[in-house]
Amino acid sequence: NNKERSFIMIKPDGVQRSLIADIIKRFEQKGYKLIGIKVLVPAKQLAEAHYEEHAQRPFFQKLVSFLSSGAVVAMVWEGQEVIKFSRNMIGATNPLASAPGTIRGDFGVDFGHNVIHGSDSLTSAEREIALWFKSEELAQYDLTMQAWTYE
Ligand code: YYY
Ligand code: MG
Repeated sequence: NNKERSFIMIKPDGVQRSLIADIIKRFEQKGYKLIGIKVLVPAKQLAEAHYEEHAQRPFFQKLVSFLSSGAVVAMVWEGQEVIKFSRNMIGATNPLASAPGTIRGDFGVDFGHNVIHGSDSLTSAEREIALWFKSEELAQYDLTMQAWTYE
């Protein structure tokens, strides 16, 4: 349904490399609706909670330090199959393995600095949105163009 939501985050490397506008543009142009956005430097605790599924992995500390090392742009995007489709737009975890045309394929080179995060399932999307946003920070509004995006 077109009310599906995903948590999308431009990581510190993407912010520092001035990719914010280019990344947002891709989601806008696809036809998805931005319902939440904020810039913050995530506390270590928040970064750990975000990546809790990887807590036992060898790269966990590096990953968490990286995420809390600078400003990120945290967003919620809404639309039909936004979770799966945004993963396709983002590309493979290793930027060198991701296809040209994807965000990581076009903008990244190294695993640890892969520019962007996107939820990988409905369960993780719901968990991540609740972790990063209060419900009153999510805007409910009609985007008139959606009548031309959806048939
Ligand atoms: O969901 P996605 O970001 O594509 O990958 P995950 O497997 O969830 O890993 C999260 C994050 O961890 C990844 O974006 C880069 C980093 N990472 C790493 O630095 N080294 C690895 N071997 C695997 C993942
Ligand atoms: Mg993941």
